[in-house]
Amino acid sequence: MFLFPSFLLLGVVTASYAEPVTEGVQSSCPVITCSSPCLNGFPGKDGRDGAKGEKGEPGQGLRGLQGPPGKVGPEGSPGTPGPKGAVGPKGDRGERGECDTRKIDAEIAALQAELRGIKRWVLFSTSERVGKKYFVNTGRKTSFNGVKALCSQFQASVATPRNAEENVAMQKVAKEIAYIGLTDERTENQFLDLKGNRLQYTNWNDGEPNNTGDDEDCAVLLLNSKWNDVRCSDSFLAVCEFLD
Ligand SMILES: [Ca+2]
Ligand SMILES: [Ca+2]
Repeated sequence: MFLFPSFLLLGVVTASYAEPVTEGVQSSCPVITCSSPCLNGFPGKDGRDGAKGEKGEPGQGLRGLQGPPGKVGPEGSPGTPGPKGAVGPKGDRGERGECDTRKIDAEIAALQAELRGIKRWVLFSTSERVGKKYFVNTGRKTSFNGVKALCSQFQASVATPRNAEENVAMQKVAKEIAYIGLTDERTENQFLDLKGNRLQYTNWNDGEPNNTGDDEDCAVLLLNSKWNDVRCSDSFLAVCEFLD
């Protein structure tokens, strides 16, 4: 059944090659006049690559899944410093270290010991001591308010004898009329000490306190060691007392 087409093709080829070659036209079978068909030559060499074609349209298929993240890139250079921030709230007060506390306590103790030594030396050389109380003559004469202020400057009180021994000691220091820390300014003829306490010991002179001129609300130690009420505005010696 397939012999006919083959035979027909062979006849066509034979007829084409049966014509003489007379016009110098190049042919794949020059000068061959035989009636036998030509054999095909070997394939030529591959030609050069053609010009790159234009990018094709995106495919119509489904898009693939996203691949895993790539490797971390190298660290970048530091950026420029940002603007200065606002001042924050004040922090809690810190606790003092144990070492600092001990050092400060030791320094305080040393200063206190030194101060006691100086105080004793001053009192010993200028005062009379009775028990734990020292009487000191300031050498100043002033009003009763002036005496209170003067003694307060030295963390002392106005001299106030609480018994006969202290009264004698104060007299030894004063050697002249001196104020005592008593007053009846609040209630006439009711003398109290400067803390408002009633007196357990008194040594009034005869006829005293007499509140002369209705204006004697303070008291002094006389040269005879007795007491007299006087006007608070009068000037008398200031004697102070310290407690050890
Ligand atoms: Ca009085
Ligand atoms: Ca008097």
